[in-house]
Amino acid sequence: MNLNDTIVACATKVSRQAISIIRLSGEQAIEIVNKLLIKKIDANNKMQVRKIYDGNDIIDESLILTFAQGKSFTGEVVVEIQCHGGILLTNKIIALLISHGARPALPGEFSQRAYLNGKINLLQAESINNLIDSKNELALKVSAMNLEGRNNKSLLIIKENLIDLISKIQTSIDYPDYDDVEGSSSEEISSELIILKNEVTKILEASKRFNFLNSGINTLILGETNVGKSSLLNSLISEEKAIVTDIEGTTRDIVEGQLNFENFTLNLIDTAGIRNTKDEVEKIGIEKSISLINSSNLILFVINKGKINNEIYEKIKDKKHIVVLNKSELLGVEETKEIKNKFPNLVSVSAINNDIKELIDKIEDEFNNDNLLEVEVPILSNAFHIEMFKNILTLLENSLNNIESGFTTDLINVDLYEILKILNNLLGIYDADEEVIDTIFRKYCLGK
Ligand SMILES: Nc1nc2c(ncn2[C@@H]2O[C@H](COP(=O)(O)OP(=O)(O)OP(=O)(O)O)[C@@H](O)[C@H]2O)c(=O)[nH]1
Ligand SMILES: [Mg+2]
Repeated sequence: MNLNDTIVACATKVSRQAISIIRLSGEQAIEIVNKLLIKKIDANNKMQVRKIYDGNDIIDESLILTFAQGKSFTGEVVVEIQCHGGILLTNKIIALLISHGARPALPGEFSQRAYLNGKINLLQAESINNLIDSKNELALKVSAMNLEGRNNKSLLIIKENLIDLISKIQTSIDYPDYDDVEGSSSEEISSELIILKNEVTKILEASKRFNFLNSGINTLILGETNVGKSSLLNSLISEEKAIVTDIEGTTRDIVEGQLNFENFTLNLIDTAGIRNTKDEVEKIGIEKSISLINSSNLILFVINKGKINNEIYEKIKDKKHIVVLNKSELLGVEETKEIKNKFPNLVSVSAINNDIKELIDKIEDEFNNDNLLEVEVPILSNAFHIEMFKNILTLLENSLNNIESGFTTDLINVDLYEILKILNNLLGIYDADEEVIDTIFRKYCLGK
């Protein structure tokens, strides 16, 4: 990849729409665009309407925005052409720009350049992606906060404390006779390390919780045949996705749906009802249902009066679950009470009438997490950053063990320097491993 090229891509989806935005970034951006114009654009004028030509033929009239070097998202000269949004037209303009010297951008290359030019750091770069991918409000808010740089501040504080510790140790190594450098005794170093370790643990815990909520809570709908599992799925996602009939064994394979709450997302899986059957296909479906128990985060155990499968209940009772009594509109108060004696926390629903409020409320109580917005530690929304923080934690634990085992402080500093390197990487202070950077940015949408 050549970083000196001028790159081009469509920043909006190439489809039939009112306007497409074609973005160019690089030294030659203005020169290349001017090749399609008779009346040239003036680099200092930010917004100009121009006719675009393919040879002598006018192909469009577009609004052209220019951003000077250092004043753009990528840090380079950027030109954005807002042309009329036909697929043919957009592709034609891009092809013309390429024929005049622009290179098609790789996915995420604009953001990558912004990173390489110091416009954003890795944490901010990732939050751009997360912002686009956010499924619920919480994810959106956290990504927006990260983009704004909330994480930087906390990381800078951790870094400051770390440097402080490193320099104390370094001073005591450099001046061995000066044996009372303040804060450099093993006990003092240990207690500083414990503070850092607690902070890093908090960050990892909050991040883990956030990612769990954001990537979706794997929710298995399980129960005997005909209890209304598929009806419940349909009611939850407000869509007739799964086939519902009164024939036992209607669902054979899994059917999936997604339900977004304000602050979290459920990945719902409707399964084949459990019963003894001779049907080979149904049998496979049932085995699949049971095999999903372990990988799910929540189980909706659906029952009806007289259709409570104790064998399954035994399998799921120690996992996070909600007992859902369906077809409750058919039951009298006494009958419901009787079932409640066995499952005191059950919720009653009537999927057929879309009366599922009790279940929705219970799920919200269980997983709502507004307070994640209030935690003061940074939330990492990216697996790569979480991995980096896990490395930091291991290094801190290493250092603590080494102190305890009586190793000299110069050995401790080796680990602390390693942590510093990781933090710098995240903050974009040193060049991170080029290969790693490439992998991160290739996940982006084209034009970003
Ligand atoms: N009265 C009543 N009937 C319901 C309710 N929910 C579902 N049913 C009916 O129960 C029957 C079975 O519904 P399904 O949703 O297919 O049940 P299932 O658990 O997915 O069944 P399998 O796929 O065979 O395991 C259908 O006739 C539904 O209309 C309910 O709340 N009340
Ligand atoms: Mg079904």
